[in-house]
Amino acid sequence: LSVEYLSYNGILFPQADYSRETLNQVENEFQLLDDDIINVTYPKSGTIWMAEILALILKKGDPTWTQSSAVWDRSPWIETNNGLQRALKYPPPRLMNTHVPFQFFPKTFLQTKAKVIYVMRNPKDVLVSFYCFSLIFKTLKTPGSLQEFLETFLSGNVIYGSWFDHVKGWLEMKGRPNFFYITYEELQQDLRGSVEKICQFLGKELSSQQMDAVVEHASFQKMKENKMSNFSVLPDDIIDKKGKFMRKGISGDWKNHLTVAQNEYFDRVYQEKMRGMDITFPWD
Ligand code: PPS
Repeated sequence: LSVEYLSYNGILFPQADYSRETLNQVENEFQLLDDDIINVTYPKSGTIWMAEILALILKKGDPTWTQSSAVWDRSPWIETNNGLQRALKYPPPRLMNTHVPFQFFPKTFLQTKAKVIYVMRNPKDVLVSFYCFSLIFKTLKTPGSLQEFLETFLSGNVIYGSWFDHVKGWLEMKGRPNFFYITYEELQQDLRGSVEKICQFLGKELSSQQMDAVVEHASFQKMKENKMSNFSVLPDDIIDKKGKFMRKGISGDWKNHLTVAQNEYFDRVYQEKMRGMDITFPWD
């Protein structure tokens, strides 16, 4: 059966569990609160990883919550129908996720102290992860060949729109005291140091042992075994169990997938689209 997407103000979204009404409500009516924490990412950039880290920080390293509550229950995606309903009933302080580009984020953000953590990842690795995920996740269009998906990805004709626009839109929040950004690569290079920085941003004080526990339970291996985070509880009509959500969890896997020509093409588009950005990324 071929999958169709929903188009909302020029951006594509999956059909299942999404609607114009919910997207509109999130953008224009959803009231953020001062003690909210929202994990914002472009898809395949480390969303579940950050969601796990944040939940573990809130519980001071105790994994009981992350091991007993599915990631979409403990940190709902506010732009989905079910996620929004869950967020509306969530007793504060709330932990939430979203992939929406900045223009669809709750307008109330600008009047609150709600904290946003924005995670970015090398877009070449995002591309590969997105491609592999599209092969197994049944609410997404089948991606065709990697060459075809490369074109689709670079043109922004994928769910949640262009990676470039997402990053540029969100980084305009840079400098606000309630906005923190980090990359997947930094989490990889120094998870402990990253957790410390995140704690500082959130105003949470953890002991050294509690910090160790966060780092331990947020490791790729531990998360791969956690059925509340590894998508294994999803039914077969949503995810093909032949593939894995927790696929490789490394930086630079794009080198195993992109040809020299595809890489050069990517670089050309990247340079053109990111021209004028006054920020250096770990992959630059
Ligand atoms: S989604 O579907 O958009 O919510 O996916 P998202 O969680 O953003 O990204 C999935 C990729 O993150 C990797 N991942 C991790 N890497 C390292 N360490 C940990 N703990 C971790 N948890 C998730 C996951 O494996 C996906 O990347 P790839 O490259 O496909 O392995």
